[in-house]
Amino acid sequence: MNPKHKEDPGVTTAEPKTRTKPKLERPKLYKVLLHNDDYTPMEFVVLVLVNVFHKSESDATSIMLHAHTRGYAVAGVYTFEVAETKVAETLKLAEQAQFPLLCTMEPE
Ligand code: TYC
Repeated sequence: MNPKHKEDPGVTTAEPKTRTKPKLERPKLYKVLLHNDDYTPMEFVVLVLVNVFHKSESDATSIMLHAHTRGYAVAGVYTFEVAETKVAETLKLAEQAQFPLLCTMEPE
């Protein structure tokens, strides 16, 4: 076939068969919640927030007071495995200290 023919440019480019949308999906995030109870000392909750959740003393105190007055507070928002680890670390510290502090996670 003559490549200069009107309907035959002689050069073809391969088009992808399926459209490839760049995939940069955000990871699903999880809130880690600290629940209020009547027995865990406020100082212990602050200690957990500082040491497990890397909060400043001042932020830790605010979060603890929020849980104390409202029933629960968000200690932080993380990817699944990080959230799971923080819940486990918190529950372990509470168990070791024999306080009933409850820590859970839920999808954001
Ligand atoms: N309510 C507890 C007390 O008065 C303190 C506390 C705060 C416990 C927050 C748990 O998530 C909590 N000692």
